[in-house]
Amino acid sequence: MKRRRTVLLTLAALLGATLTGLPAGPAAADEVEQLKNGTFDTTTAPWWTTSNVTAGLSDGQLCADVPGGTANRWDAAVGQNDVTLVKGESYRFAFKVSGSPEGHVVRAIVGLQVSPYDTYFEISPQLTVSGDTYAYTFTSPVDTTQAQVAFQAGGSADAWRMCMDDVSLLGGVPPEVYHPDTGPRVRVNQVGYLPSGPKNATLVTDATTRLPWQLKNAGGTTVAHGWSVPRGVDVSSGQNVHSIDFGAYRRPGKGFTLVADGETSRPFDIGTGDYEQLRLDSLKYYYPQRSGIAIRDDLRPGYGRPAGHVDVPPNQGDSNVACQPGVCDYTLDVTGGWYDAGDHGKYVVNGGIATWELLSTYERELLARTGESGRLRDGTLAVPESGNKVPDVLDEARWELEFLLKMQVPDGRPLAGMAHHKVHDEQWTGLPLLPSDDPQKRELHPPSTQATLNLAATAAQAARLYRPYDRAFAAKALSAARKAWTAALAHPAMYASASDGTGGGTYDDTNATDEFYWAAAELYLTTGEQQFADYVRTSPVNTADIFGPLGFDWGRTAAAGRLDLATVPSKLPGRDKVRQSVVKGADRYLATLTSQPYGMPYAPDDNLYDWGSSAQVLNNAVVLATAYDITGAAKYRDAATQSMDYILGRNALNISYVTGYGEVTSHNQHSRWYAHELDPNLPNPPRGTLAGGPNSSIQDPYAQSKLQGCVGQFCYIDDIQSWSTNETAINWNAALARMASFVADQG
Ligand code: 9MR
Repeated sequence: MKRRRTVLLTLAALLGATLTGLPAGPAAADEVEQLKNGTFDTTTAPWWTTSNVTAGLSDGQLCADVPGGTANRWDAAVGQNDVTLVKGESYRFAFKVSGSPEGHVVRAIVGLQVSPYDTYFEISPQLTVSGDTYAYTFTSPVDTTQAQVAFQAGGSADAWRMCMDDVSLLGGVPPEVYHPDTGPRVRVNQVGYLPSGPKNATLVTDATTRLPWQLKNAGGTTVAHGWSVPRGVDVSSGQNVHSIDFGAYRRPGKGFTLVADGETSRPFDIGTGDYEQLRLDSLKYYYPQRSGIAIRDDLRPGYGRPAGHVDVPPNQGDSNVACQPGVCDYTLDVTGGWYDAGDHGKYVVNGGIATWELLSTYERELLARTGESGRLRDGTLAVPESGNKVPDVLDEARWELEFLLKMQVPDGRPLAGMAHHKVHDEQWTGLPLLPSDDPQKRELHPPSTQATLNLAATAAQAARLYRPYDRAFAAKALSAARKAWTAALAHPAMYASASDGTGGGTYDDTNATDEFYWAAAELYLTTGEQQFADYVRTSPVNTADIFGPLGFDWGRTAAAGRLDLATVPSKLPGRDKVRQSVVKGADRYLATLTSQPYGMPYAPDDNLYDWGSSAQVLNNAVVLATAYDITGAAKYRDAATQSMDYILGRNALNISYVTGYGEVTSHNQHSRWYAHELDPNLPNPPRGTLAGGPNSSIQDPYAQSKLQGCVGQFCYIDDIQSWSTNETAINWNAALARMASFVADQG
């Protein structure tokens, strides 16, 4: 079909530039078509097909007969190679496509035609028989002459026919200006406020003087009113805002709204029930992250799937995994554990902090004044082990602990006692991809000091917590922890390489002093032995100022040791000082929260939101919560509780970062198997899944194409392609579980 495309688009681009008030892009005048023969007027050349697809001309379109019975999208495809892309240039990718019978999915990509087959843009529409026109703008993250445009149509059980026309990749277009839909300007915790807890909201407005507000119940009756407090321009969002405090109202109920400046907030509850549920859902997240076991649909309706990375083809399996070439000459059974995130990798460092935070969620219930361990008892999480008389959270954490133990180098091998840093695919895989469909070779990566100390710390912590339920496992864990500790002392600076990032994340870190401190702390708390007390007390980390703006995380683990030394009973000399240091850290986060018009304990330097900022906000809140557990002072409890407001909707985007909790929530997190956005037959992430959240560095091309120049809180997009702002991860959900559990306990 012939078109007048170029002229029309240039006009649209110029109009767009004027309407948005932005300068026209430098290349606006010369938009250039990058594809050859996207109109199929007389031939299908130079388009190729995989050998199982037959394509030909039909009514001026390319029509392809796609076989049934292939596994992956890319197993049956039509494409064009040798396309040139220029780094930083924006492209408009447009096509018309139909599919018969109705409802098949095609994955349209622009990516690299050679290994490692990076994808720069992808979209997977579900096709109609009559066909639709699709158009997207993205920005190329690379310079290449080896890009490919492909329509991947495999993965269907039955055969079908796909027809396409007017395929275009137009270079030199202005980058798309993305305007998130942020809904009403009154920003609240869309889930709920505790009846006796703080109740705060943020109003986005041009007004510079105070405005009246009304709290309305579900029937629309005003039940409280007051005045907003102008806060000026908020650095984290760039917005002029007011704050609203309606904490004096304490009556429980559902469906409240807050009205101010002519806007009505999204509805919310006043009550405790939502947090009881969130405590469980955030923990139930882990079972369908498990590797090496089939996920039962009766336990997680809609989430059942075959076991991943057991040795069933096309999986190459995790039961006999060799190292990367030259790294070791043995194989290990490293089945089990949790998949780290949206990828199929398993990493000891991130597994370590995630396991610690789940175990600490449980341990707090045993120790804190508002804790109640029965809340996490056997039978609470609907896991396969429910009914075994062991608290379900311990069953879940054990699934990962057993994997961490398997990552330890066996006796008699070089570096015995050290832990391999990670196991993952040799090459990155595309999306969607069920764990059981991953065809890649798995590889063990070299041991690292940090992985070894993550193992030492969590296995030592496990030894004290599992002892009442399984003495043999507790003893096994403690002996592995001791062995790891000794090995780490002998190899104190074996760091994972920052360039070992093909097929999986690097989790590189060149400072192990915090991991040494954390492991020594856990070993001391479990054994009471002098050697570990001495290590803790002479470590500079014991008195260092560790409660910085970005808080603690997989690479900054000193706080894990410090918080446990402050709360788990011991005879550590100087323990009071350790406790005071946590309270001092909490004072800093309290000051941050008070200064933030959106009320979160997070204000990164230069307003640079970090990768996984949602979890960093929550971990800073954990320090506040721990200060409450230490002192009993209400200001820390209230600040910790208030931190949840930001996560659940009181933010610049008016979104709850927890799937299923709030009116508008993240639900397209980057995941190879919760890939509903790419394949309607797959589910969204389960309720209670936390999104990584705003990340100023926007490392993924999709975020780069939408969010260039974003301010702090705006550096987020709920799209499956945005792996740097919208992934799910085991360490992040652990922070959510820890805080949800704390808040539930305050009811
Ligand atoms: O959470 C990690 C973040 O702190 C790092 O900056 C980033 C880049 O190394 O990696 C993040 O972790 C990802 C890991 O490397 C691979 N699995 C998914 C993790 C979450 O995005």
